[in-house]
Amino acid sequence: MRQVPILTVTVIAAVCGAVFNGVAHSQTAPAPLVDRVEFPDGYRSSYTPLFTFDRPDARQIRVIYGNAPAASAPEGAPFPNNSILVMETYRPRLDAQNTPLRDADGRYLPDVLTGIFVMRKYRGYGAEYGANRTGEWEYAAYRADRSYLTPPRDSWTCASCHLQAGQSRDWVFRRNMLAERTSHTGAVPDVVLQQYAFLPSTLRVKAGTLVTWLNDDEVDHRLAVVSGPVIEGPLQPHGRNHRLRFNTPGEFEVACRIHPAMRSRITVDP
Ligand SMILES: [Cu+2]
Repeated sequence: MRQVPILTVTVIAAVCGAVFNGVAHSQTAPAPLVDRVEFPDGYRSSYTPLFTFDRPDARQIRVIYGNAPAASAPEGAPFPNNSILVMETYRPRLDAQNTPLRDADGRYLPDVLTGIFVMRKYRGYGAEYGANRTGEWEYAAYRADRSYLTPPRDSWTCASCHLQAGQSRDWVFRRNMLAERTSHTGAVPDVVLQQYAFLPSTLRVKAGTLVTWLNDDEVDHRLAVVSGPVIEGPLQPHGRNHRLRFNTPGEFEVACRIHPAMRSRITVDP
């Protein structure tokens, strides 16, 4: 797990998800008026870091922590009572073109902590969201100085976004939380495997680049450099990653050992 340094905070409008972006600010919906979520004191030392992933669309790094009950939830099972999930959002360092800079692992570099989004599940919570209710979760977002980014009265925006995760996932976007048990790295993929194809099928990188493949198919693929090594074992579906660093300049064909028609080319420049 990459360590994220403690950084200063700036006041910017951080948003939790796509839905909030599209909602007019004047629009309101029912929400709790009292903060029963509470700022998660000491979460960095006492919670379990669950996952870090980069979001190119929002130009954010997101770091997820869970308290002991949340971290103990088996994959796919509902979260236990008094689960607390914390999502830190960081603005990444940007280059002159406003493109996120990347470290040697291809990951964004945290610059500024922009928000601390908290969701807490407790018996009886959530009813005040009305039609936006997501089980027994309530939400709030804070800045590092504990002031509100999203106060309880506005936290229906969080609930309405988490509605998309659905009851079967206990209203939590959990695909990105598979990291500890699987090979989902949270890196932005360079190549996506979809419908038994490499997308894109040609890629040009500089020597030393760590290339990330993400399997968005329904089945296993098995990646191999033709006349070269198999890239780890089977690459399982539904968002798992494999990564390989290309240090030697040249032309490489990457294929699937299970589906011979799946072929791609990677050009490595010096
Ligand atoms: Cu395949």
